[in-house]
Amino acid sequence: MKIGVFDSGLGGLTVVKAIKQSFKGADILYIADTIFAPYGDKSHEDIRNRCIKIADFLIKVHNIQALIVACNTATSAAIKELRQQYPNLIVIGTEPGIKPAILLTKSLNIGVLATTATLKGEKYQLLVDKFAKNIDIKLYEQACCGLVEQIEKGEIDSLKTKQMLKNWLEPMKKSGVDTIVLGCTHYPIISDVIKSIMGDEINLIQTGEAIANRLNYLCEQKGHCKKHPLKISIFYTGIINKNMIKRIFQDYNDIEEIEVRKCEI
Ligand code: DGN
Repeated sequence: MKIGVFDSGLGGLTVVKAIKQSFKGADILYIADTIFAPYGDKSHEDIRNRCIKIADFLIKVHNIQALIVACNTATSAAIKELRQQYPNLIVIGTEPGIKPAILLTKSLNIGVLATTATLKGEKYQLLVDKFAKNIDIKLYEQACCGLVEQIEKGEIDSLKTKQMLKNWLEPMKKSGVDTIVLGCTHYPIISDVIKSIMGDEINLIQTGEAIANRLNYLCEQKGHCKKHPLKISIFYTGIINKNMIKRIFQDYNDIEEIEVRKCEI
């Protein structure tokens, strides 16, 4: 089986990592669309057109059976059209984990970190209306402008990145936030920095595991074979920081199984 996964850059690899942990028996083709990055401040229409181009490449050139939009921003802009365009394909999107955060918070104060496009999107509003309306929960939403770029550069614990995070997180800490939704797939890469500001006890909600479970479920339903070991190929469209790929997969000693190369889309 072949699974296509994409994001504007390295962030979706946090989802690939979760799939690698639980899903045996597929080849993963990952597109880091760095030439078009960041998606966060582009219009929904531009993001949607780009997503369709990437999906076409994965379907027509690589014959994938499942597509994972490992990007909250792209999901918010394009998931509906992708599902309409490819009705026979398994299409899974990524959305901020508001529901698990509500189940976990004790203080009833939840922080949501995401890109501007995700927070402004209709999909996010629907999610909030569905799970957080008419209950005693306060959401502290923060658009983290520039954070994806810092992560792409590999500036995980630089002074600038820490300062940006402090400016956003310290007010949340003062307001008693005990749970933070990582509403962008890049942000799990900086979990340790977030914990260093909020304290180790902070609950961080990411979505990789939920996506891997959904993929397992849908593949079983469709009877897709799960026999051969998982292989990962990472294609990038612009430039990529290869040290960051090693850092994201650092717990694995089989990193050499991951092929990294440039492609044009
Ligand atoms: N990883 C993307 C997301 O989850 O929204 C980042 C989008 C971007 O390029 N800013």
